[in-house]
Formats: sequence, structure tokens, C-alpha cells
Amino acid sequence: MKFLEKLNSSVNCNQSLICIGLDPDTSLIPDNISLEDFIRQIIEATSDLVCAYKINFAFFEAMGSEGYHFLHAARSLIPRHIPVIADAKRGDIGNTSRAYARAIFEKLDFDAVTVNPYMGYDSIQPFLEHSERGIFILCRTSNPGANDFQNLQCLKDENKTPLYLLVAEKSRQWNIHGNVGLVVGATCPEELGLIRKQCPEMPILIPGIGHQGGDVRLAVVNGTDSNGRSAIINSSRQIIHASRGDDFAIQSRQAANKLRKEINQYRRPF
Ligand code: OMP
Repeated sequence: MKFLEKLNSSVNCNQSLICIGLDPDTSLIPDNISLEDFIRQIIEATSDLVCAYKINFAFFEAMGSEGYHFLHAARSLIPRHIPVIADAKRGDIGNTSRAYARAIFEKLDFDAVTVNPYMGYDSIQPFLEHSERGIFILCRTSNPGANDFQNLQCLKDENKTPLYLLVAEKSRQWNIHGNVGLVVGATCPEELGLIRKQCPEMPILIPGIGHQGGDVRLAVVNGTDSNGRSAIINSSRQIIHASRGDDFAIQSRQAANKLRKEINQYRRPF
């Protein structure tokens, strides 16, 4: 099944636009439990409330060689009908990107990946070729430093356009297999609205609510399409580390349920 079909099906099935980010901080996990069990319990407690999970490679790579084992385990623990995004922010010369794409899609069997567009088309093309998988291109990121480059005005056809909108436009052109999405932070709702206008149907992965301070209502109103869909609203720490105690799974479920309800209340009728 293609990534978008799988995503639409989990959005419908769970009536949810939430993506839970599995970014485990081992110092926040109760002492008496292994990382694998922690992740298993989080997934078991939330898998009926989400449209996707996103696994950020950094938190696993930081553990050294055993991190790769946990990354593999985390991916395998997620029920097959729920799409899983590899948050790896890849992008390199074509030959290297091809190897990254093989690792993420063929060895680890992720449904989608985040990629960095800075090196241009040939650095992303090897991912796009995997037409069954979703490719999320960083467009306007949630961090304060996003302003350093992404909001710079560039001259195009004698008009000034911010770089992030040029990225959105190129991403549309590259979307020949219908498998491209964008990453736009909830911390920049104005930009999110402009990007949604330029790419009315594209899925947008929206991180930045919770600890980064993004506004949930604006993320939904500016980020969803005309049917109240196509936005994947990510929350990581606020959900998986909702509690440091033995009740962590129950608390993560409560946090996910609260966010799901809040998001659905702002969605257009569906
Ligand atoms: P929390 O702030 O804990 O919800 O985590 C946000 C997650 O989204 C982390 O895994 C970030 O690496 C990721 N992220 C952003 O926070 N901002 C972005 O602009 C892009 C991403 C991403 O690509 O997922």
C-alpha cells in the first residue's frame, strides 16, 4: 500500500491527525524498565489514537551500536497498518542518498522519511524513486535559526520570494509520483498558512507544539487542507515523557487523547 493510502486509512480509522514522535530520553525513563519495554508500552497505550509515529534517529544513534538494535526494535513494534516516518533529515550527493534510501526503506522498512533540500534535486531524487514511500522535505522548520536562511528573500523572475516558498514550489514540481510532503513548524503559523495555500493538497508534517510552544489551533486551521486533513501534527516529549513514573504509559495515553480531541475540535467538518 502506498504511504498516502496508509496515512489516510489510519487518519480515518483513529480519527486522528496526531503523530507521536518516539524521541526517547533515557534519563526520563523509569529505572526498572528497559528502553524496548518503554517504547512497547508507549505504542500499546497510544496506537489507537494516532495517524502515524515518527522515529527520530538521533536519539537512537546517540546510544552507539545498541541504538541501532533499539531503532530496529522500535520500528518493528509499531502495528503494520500505522505509517512510520523515519526522521533522519537525509540528503547528500545522489550516490550517497541512494544508500540512505536503501537503508531506510529496504533494510529498516520505514514508510516515509524526512529529507533536507539544501543540496537540490539530485540529492532527493533517489528517495523520490521509492514511489510507495513518503518523502517529507524540510520547508520551514520550527527552530529559531530557521530565520537564518529559510525566510531570506530571494529574487525570482524579478520578484522577491522567501526561500521557504521556493522550496514549496520546487517540491510540488518534484512530486511526479504523488509521494512528496513538506515539513513546516507549528511555531511559524503565518508561513504555514502561505505554504498550505501554495500546496493545497500536499501532506504537511507539523512539529513544534508542546515544548517548542507552537499553537495547536493555528497549526490545525492553517495546516489542514480544505477537508480538514493532510496535516500530520507531531508531538514527541510532551507525550512520551508525560510522566517519569511507573504510570508513564497511562499518562502518555492521556496526553495523546487530550491532544487528539483538541485537534479534532478545530478541524473543518470531515
Ligand atoms: P518535541 O519538541 O519534543 O515535540 O519534538 C519535535 C520533534 O520534531 C523532534 O524529533 C524534532 O527533531 C522534529 N522536528 C522539529 O522539531 N522541527 C522541525 O522543523 C522539523 C522536525 C522534524 O523533521 O520532524
